[in-house]
Amino acid sequence: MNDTIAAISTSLGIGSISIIRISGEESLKIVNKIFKGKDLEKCESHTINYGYIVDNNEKIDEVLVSIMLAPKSFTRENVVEINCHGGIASTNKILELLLLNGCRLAEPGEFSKRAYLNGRIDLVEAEAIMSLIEAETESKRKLAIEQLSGNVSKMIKELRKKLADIESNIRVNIDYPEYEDIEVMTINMLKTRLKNVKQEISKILKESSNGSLIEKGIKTSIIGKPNVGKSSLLNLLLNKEKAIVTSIQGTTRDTVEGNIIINGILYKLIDTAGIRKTSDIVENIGVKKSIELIDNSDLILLIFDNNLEINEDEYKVLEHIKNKNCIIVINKIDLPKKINKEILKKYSKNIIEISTYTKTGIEELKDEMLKIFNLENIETKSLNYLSSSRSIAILKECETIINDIYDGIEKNMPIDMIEIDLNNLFEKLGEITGDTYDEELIDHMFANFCLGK
Ligand SMILES: Nc1nc2c(ncn2[C@@H]2O[C@H](COP(=O)(O)OP(=O)(O)OP(=O)(O)O)[C@@H](O)[C@H]2O)c(=O)[nH]1
Ligand SMILES: [Mg+2]
Repeated sequence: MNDTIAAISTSLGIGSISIIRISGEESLKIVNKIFKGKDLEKCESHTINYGYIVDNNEKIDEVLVSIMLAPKSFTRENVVEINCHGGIASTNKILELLLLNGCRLAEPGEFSKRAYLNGRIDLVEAEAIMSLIEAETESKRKLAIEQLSGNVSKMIKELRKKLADIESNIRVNIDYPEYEDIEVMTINMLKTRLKNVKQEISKILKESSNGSLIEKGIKTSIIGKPNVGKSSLLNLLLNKEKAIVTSIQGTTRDTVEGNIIINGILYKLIDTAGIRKTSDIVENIGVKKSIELIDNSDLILLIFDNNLEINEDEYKVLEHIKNKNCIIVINKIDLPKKINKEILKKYSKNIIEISTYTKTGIEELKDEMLKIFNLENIETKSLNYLSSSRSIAILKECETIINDIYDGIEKNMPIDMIEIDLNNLFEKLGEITGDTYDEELIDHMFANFCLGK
């Protein structure tokens, strides 16, 4: 890590400016060799210096050179950034000169890797940088910047501290039973303190799963028996006549899809054929298929007709929505009420009444679609969200370990065994932020970064 690295940090192509970034002990010395202007080695940190890049007195480009001396830089090393004109030829030529004068071409993600290895950022923050670069929507950008600001990292570090405290308390009890002024960790105390750790892990996991929904978009299936108004609702939400609506049962034969954005969140809507017992497989879907859809969707809008009583198929489907993200939508409230809402309340607390005909209740439905994922007011909420599948997988392992510890306590496992598990948990949590790490894994992770970052 002692060599000085260089890379083009802006995307290659024609633009007004390109930035070439250099990091390492020798960066000022190397740039000085090809720079005509002030002596960069005598310039103060955090200054921008005007001059030319030259190759044997031939002017290559007119540039601005920024200097950020260690440790106050992104990598905590001496960093120089050359702002040159954004032509492909001049940018490449400057990089070539840097390489000829002692720099090594940086590997993808090597600047961020150095920032991590030098303690400037942790792994969660490094991953956030990647998410920020890749974010195409406002909500994704917000999630990434939250993560970059270090909130989740702080929570993980605090969890580790709590675990270390519990562990050391147990250790002292075991090693120095004669110390009377040290609190003896009773099983009940241990349980209470662990419960808190467990709750926090679950909270981060829950918010992370919401976060990944935001990244991918929320797959929302509109299901219900024929003629309840599924396609009418799809059209209304999309604000266009995408699906055919008729009074004939079984109008929708194949699924119809469309995307909407509510409050910056993408919902991928799928209108389905009506549920009913059928011999015509093409026209309608049976109860079994609806249940499959329920299992494969992030959100279900289960539509009922206000003017009809609940039928047998609908009861079967209702049995499957418990513990699922499902909103029961009672449509056609402009018609006389025949449905028994009290019965529906037994299956879900999320019930919205609408009429696609008079366009009533649509805003309430959209609000509910956000609330069910805790995404209302997302602009002002701080989500403690882990973006990478790597960290989420580790956190899930942590959840398993802590459940095992709980089991162990119930089964009167000896305290020193519990202490070992606590230590495993402590180490595992450290892998998320990179406080404990595997070198190969780190290399692999940063290799997925873009060049020059
Ligand atoms: N009165 C009233 N009629 C409605 C409302 N919503 C839809 N309809 C009517 O109900 C009929 C069926 O609407 P669709 O949207 O095609 O129903 P669907 O659930 O998609 O039906 P299939 O595709 O056959 O399963 C149409 O005649 C609509 O005009 C409503 O809120 N009030
Ligand atoms: Mg339809």
